[in-house]
Amino acid sequence: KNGIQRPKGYTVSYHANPEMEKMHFGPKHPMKPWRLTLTNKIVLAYGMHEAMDLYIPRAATSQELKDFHREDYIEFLQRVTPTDNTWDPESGQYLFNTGDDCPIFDGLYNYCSLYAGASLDAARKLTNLQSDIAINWSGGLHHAKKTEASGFCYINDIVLAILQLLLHHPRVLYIDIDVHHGDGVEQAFWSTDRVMTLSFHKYNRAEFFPGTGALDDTGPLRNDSPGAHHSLNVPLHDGIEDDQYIKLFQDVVRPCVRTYQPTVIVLQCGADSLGGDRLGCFNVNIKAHGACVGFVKKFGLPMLVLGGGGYTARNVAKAWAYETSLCIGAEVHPNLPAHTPYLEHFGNEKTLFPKLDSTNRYENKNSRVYLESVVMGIMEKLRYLQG
Ligand code: VJV
Ligand code: CA
Ligand code: ZN
Repeated sequence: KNGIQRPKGYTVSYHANPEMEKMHFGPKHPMKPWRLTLTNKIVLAYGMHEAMDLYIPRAATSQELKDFHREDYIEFLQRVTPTDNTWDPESGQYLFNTGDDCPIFDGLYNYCSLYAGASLDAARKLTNLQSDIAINWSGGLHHAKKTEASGFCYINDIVLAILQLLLHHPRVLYIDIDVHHGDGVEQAFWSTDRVMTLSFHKYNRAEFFPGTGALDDTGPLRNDSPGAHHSLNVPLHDGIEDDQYIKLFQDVVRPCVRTYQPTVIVLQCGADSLGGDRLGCFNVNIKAHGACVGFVKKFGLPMLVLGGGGYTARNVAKAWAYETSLCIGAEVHPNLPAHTPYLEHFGNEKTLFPKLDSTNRYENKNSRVYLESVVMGIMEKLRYLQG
């Protein structure tokens, strides 16, 4: 009925299991799986589903989760309930780093295996060539470690998806535009040259989670390890603006692709890098966030598109719906369709591209000279990879 057509010459798949959207981390916890419902409502209201292959993926099996995570940790997630006493008197901590950031809630294991299952499903659609761009907005949970939860993340669906891609691809480029450092993915692939990880994030070792991801952070590696120079970090300060962010992203990603020559790209689209986010501190608008997705798409490589953080739900939903439209190459009207359900949640903002109001702006602490020095630092690392 409206003009959203299937893209010509390539296939986009959308992987979403509505069962996980009902989960609750607990009152006042910033992570709201319900933002995915809001995203899907906008995607459907525009008619974008007509242009994609839609899948309701099955949950990942415990065996699949153990391809990265340690058995005892998975078994803990499988059996633990909110009423268990998970306090370990010996270490004086909750088991496997659960607690305030990573609470034990009802349906936790179901939630984890569903978002991981969706990322695995998306990766498999890429490897069996049924899809060229595969989208899972419920994934992108980049902090989870082999043996513990971290920063709202329990299972690292990104690592699992990349392991799947590595069965068919020689080189995977992972790009992470969540406002937080993609430490779990970086760590998992520290020792290999078959994955290059590149994270853009707010960096402040003492004050901003997780405190890693400085420009010269190379992990525990020796310079002669195969993985050396394959974890790249773009540390940023508060308040970065649209034009700066877009230029920086392009100036960094372009030489990474040229030098590393990946055969597939995984893009984590954490929406907490948007201005006005409850946890974020940048001034990036939805169009600029989307411009990163559009830029990566132009390389024409198979692409796995994932969600991540994002704590002001109405903005998250608009950004990911807009980025879905970019993936299918559809022009969408800048106003939400009148029949969009939950329109009341968008307040007076019926536009897909709300203006960041001045009360939500952070003072920009990123000078031109600073950003140039970051690009130089990245270029220096890339020189090690040439011949
Ligand atoms: O900064 C931290 C760690 C603390 C200890 C735990 N307290 C609760 C907070 C400070 C040092 N954690 C960060 C984790 C951010 C995770 C981001 C995840 C992603 O976007 O990168 C990928 C999905 C943090 N920042 C803010 C909070 N935690 C926070 C947690 C809460 C909360 C308010 C803020 C947990 C429960 C409740 N309120 C009720
Ligand atoms: Ca990041
Ligand atoms: Zn984040």
